[in-house]
Amino acid sequence: MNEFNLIDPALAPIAERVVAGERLTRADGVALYASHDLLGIGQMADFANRRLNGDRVYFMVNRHINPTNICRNRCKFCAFARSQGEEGAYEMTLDAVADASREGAEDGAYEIHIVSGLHPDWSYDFYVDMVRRTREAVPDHVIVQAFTAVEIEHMAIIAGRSTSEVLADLKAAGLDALPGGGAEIFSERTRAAAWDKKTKSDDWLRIHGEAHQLGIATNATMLYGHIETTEERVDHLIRLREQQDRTGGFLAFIPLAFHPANTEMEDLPGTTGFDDLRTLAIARLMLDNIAHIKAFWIMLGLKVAQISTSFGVDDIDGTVVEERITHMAGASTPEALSRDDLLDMIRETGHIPVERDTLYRVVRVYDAEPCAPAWDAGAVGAAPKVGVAAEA
Ligand code: V47
Repeated sequence: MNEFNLIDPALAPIAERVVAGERLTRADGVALYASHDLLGIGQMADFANRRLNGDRVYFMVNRHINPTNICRNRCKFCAFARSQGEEGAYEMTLDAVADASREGAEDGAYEIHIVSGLHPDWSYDFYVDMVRRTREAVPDHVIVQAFTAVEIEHMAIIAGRSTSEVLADLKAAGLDALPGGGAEIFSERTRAAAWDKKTKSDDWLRIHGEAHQLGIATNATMLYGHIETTEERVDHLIRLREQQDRTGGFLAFIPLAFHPANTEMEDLPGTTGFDDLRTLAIARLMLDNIAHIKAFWIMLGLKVAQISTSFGVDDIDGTVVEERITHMAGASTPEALSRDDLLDMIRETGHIPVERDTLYRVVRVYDAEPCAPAWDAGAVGAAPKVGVAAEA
């Protein structure tokens, strides 16, 4: 029948499609979420992942910078945002952002990752200068990955320009990639309930498509474990898959586990280990055209992130160094890990640790390499349809 030890017979037809390399349907995604056979789902996701990435698990040395938490949106799920003058509000100068970037590069970072609140007083030129100053502060090989689609839309509004023009200006100033934040869940119902001022789903997807057309690689996220249904999660994955079919520039998908503390939704319980692992695995199975599934250890915890490498995950993100968004919402993880910490985590699982940059260009393969991956993410636009190209 198939090579998996399935407890839930409802998974058998899905398993056959996974082995055949066929695209899973919305009904398959819903059925996966309805199943309690976590190990069965995990085995299928591990199979799908090994077909794409072999025995490799990627990590990177990176530096996150959150230049301000002052934000005019104040979404209900966010513990990070403050209003001007409120206790705990902060804003960095361009000098401070450039210094942090320089320090990150001196510590070996291959990525400077910048995400902020929507500051009501920052000008368009300030944002463009932030990219320029960051670019100037780091060597050429360091990738500047900055601003979610929500920030890009905000800049377009304050500049009276189109989002595509904003992306072109930022690219000219030195922007290489966009992070995947701000997507939340592509459901109007949840948006109206918890982030009504934020970028609409169609616009988030359009902005990422525009970035891809300009040769700016991007990531994609999904904030899960709050008021969304599992059907809404599956719809989110399918909309990302459709966008990837159109423009092909998503490098990685990162499910973000909701942290309720200090938010307006703090009566919610947060996610469980079961939900985290099945969500990562189902993402691997549904997103046949996005090469990498990333476990962001900051939000998942180190233990779940490590185990997830047997559940379809091929990337455990990076050293990070400074993280405020999740820690202000109650994360108990450290803010930083060393390269050796990440290497130890990966080695213990029997995978090959591969240090990468944002674009999945290999910096260094550690240890032996018994199994070559079917595909390495290349330039945006050149990304093959990985679900089709893969071989067992
Ligand atoms: O956009 C906000 C989310 C995102 C909470 O692209 C929360 O490589 C959980 O996007 N609980 C920012 N999540 C982080 C992000 C990210 C992280 C790591 C890697 C990449 C990448 C992107 O964090 C926000 C929002 O969706 N968020 N509040 C919260 N209470």
